[in-house]
Amino acid sequence: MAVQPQTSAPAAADTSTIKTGAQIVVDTLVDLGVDTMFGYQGGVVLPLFDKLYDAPIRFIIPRHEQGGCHMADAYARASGKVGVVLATSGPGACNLTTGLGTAMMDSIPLVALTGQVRTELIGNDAFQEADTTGITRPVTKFNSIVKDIKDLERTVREAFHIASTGRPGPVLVDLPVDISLGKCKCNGKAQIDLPGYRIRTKGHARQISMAVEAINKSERPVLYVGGGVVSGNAAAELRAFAEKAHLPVTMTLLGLGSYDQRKPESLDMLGMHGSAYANYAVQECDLLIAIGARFDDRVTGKVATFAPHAKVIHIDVDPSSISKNVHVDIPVVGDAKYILVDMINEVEHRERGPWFAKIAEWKKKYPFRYDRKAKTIKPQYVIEEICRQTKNGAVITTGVGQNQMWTAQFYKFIEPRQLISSGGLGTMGFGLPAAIGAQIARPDATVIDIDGDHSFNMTMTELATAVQYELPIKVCILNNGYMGMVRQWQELFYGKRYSCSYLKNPNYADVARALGAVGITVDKKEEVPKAIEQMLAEKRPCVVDFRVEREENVWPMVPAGKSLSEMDGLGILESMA
Ligand SMILES: Cc1ncc(C[n+]2csc(CCOP(=O)(O)OP(=O)(O)O)c2C)c(N)n1
Ligand SMILES: [Mg+2]
Repeated sequence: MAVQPQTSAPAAADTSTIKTGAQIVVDTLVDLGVDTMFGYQGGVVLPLFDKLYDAPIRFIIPRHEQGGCHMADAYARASGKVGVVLATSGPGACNLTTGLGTAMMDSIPLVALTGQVRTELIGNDAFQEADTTGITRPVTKFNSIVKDIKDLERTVREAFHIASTGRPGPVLVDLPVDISLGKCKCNGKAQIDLPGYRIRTKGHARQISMAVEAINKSERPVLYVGGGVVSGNAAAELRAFAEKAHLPVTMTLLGLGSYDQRKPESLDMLGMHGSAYANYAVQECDLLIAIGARFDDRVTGKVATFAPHAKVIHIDVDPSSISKNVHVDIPVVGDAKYILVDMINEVEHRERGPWFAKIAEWKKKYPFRYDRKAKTIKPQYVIEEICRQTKNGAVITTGVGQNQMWTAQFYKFIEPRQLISSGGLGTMGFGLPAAIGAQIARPDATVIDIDGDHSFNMTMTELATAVQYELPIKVCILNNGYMGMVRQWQELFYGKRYSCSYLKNPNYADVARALGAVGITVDKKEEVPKAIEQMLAEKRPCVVDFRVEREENVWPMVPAGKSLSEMDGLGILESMA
């Protein structure tokens, strides 16, 4: 039989189709697994919304782009996926900035798509033109404007890659309307091309060995855990590591939930309003093991006297955060999950009896306390009762201020992604839209926004969004009538001159009802448990206005610029024993 000469394989069929830019964006989003988006309409995003009309993507419309951005951010925090927000040019894009800054400071994976005026009008002060990439450069991990439709699909894919890998963060892609309306041949298989962008996953073996050796030798170690462990999905490895090595664990605000706070080894939160036992332990430890934390000033207090006896190990995916604020002796750069797995194998179990005895003594002497006998509603009591009735299992969002700090102190978190709070930027108004984003990410979870009255005032219009999408979110306003945290600083450091820290509030139950939600007012202590019970049973969005003690303070407190061991309020806490 004659042998057929070898011929080259037939060329793969060209599967490209001609698509508009808007269709390319939407198809790429679907291909990347996006099934939920948040955002708001406008002239230059009409082509995108037109293609979204038929797409298998659930679209949530907030009442303000800031709210939409916080929703996408909290959706990411609650689910571990990338949050996606879309806004129009000019005012729409400008309204995203607070949300982007919030996500940036807390390293949250977020992709923002913004419409832009036609490319030939850029720089002409066109209607609703804003220099979006210029304005958002400092509040994004990366941003770009697409000026050639051939780059469009690749740019969208790169945005998701950059947002979700390494140290996560928000990425913005600006889309001029002529790009969205333009047409291009597209096969849906564009490859990302980021030669300068490298991520380290595995830690350096020698650095890991040095870290383990220091841990094995340490008599008084403390594990200091930040949001990187939550975003790196490394909580299970962290628990196994802490248990094997037998280490006490303190967490930052964003780290809460990565270690079960009901365990005796938990030192709870450290820092300005952290526990006395965490702060004393840090100041007396001989080894501080930081994982996915960045030595923020609210954590360190006065840097010069922070952890003065400690050798410092810092495990972080972002090399630029090593020795940024505090000198690090043993850096390990890489993904916390991989590094912890390597360390678990090498680390030895040690009893460290005297150290744990000392910690137990501090814990006994200085637990978080408040006056339980008070006749008024103490905000801490409301939070404790929410924690009890939800059996430590709710997803909690917060405003900023005292409400946030009391939540961190009195709700004992047991799972990562349970506390969703604006840490780095401290954005008032985050709590309500965050609850909406979290509830959409986790429809079966009990989601509660523990908010401040003035924080709630900033974005309360989003209650209408919760009503429209029939989300059973709960909002507990710790209504002290003040910008409580500001008032506390004025009381302590400005001779009680309460300048501009008071605003007249509306009746929140009426506001809730007017927007279609359930509204409850609680002004008696004995009504608190029943009201929480009723709130938890509600299927509709529910706002409970707790008229709490007006001039309660958050204790302990490390005044700004003082050492962690110089805590105010310990005497007050002891007197409540
Ligand atoms: C958007 C924004 N503006 C201003 C501040 C400064 N700030 C921090 S806490 C606070 C007061 C918060 O008041 P409230 O929400 O009632 O909470 P409380 O402290 O009373 O619990 C202010 C004004 C901020 N964090 N965010
Ligand atoms: Mg207040």
